[in-house]
Amino acid sequence: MKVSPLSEALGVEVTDVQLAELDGAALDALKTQVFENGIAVIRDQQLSPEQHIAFAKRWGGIDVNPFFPTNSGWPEIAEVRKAETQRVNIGGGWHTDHSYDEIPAMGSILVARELPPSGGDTLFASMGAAYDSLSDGLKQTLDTLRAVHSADHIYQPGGFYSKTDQAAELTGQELSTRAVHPVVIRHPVTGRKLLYVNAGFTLHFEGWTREESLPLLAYLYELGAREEFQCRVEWQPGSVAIWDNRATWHLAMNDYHGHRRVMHRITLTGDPIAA
Ligand SMILES: O=C(O)CCC(=O)C(=O)O
Ligand SMILES: [Fe+2]
Repeated sequence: MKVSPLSEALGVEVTDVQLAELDGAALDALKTQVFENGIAVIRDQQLSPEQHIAFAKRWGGIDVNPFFPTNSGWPEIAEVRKAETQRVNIGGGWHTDHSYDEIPAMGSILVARELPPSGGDTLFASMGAAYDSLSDGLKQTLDTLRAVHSADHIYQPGGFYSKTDQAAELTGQELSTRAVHPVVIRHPVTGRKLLYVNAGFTLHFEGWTREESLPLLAYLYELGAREEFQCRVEWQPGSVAIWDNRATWHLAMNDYHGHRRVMHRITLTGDPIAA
């Protein structure tokens, strides 16, 4: 297994390994890479859907996302796709998957199935680096706060996707989600402090109105999206990305109109998160 950094802030590229054949020690080493670096892209894989599912189960449970279509024929696999004719993609703004759940998903394993001829990269941002960059004063303030998260404004009727050409594909519009989490969490494995608010799903600080919360949230969203905290995954046929939702944000670039892109995602169940 060969490992090299994707950027200064986070991410590693892993080569010379087949995920379908990893022994226990190699899997532990890969988990450590993901927990310490936030995201790993593993190149040149031949992972069938069955092998994708079997590999995901070695990380813990599978968290079936109620909103994404599962047209691949495997209920554990969500299809993240954009057709030649569609204009809106899935995950096109900075977000953390499942922060609206009481126990948010630990991460995801995303397999490239059909890629556009160019573009369609995924950006990741380090919430450990973003937190570290704050002043002691703001760190102390954020350490005491909790925030309310929901996906209702994204997936419910009248929400973000309902007004887009992804509406017909998504499911679960009747569901309501809400969770309250500390604004700064500790990574359950590395112990690193992480900023845990995101533009996709965080509504407001607990006990604050949305109007009061927005200026500070907007500051944190701008901070977290600074290039110095990012890395970029350029997908190739056979690429698989594994990311840690507690430690990162991500954003799927929507720069390939007229071309089809299909990814297979398995979401991994998490542990309770805490300050
Ligand atoms: O399509 C991608 O690159 C990522 C989309 C996304 O946000 C996700 O799968 O969670
Ligand atoms: Fe996502």
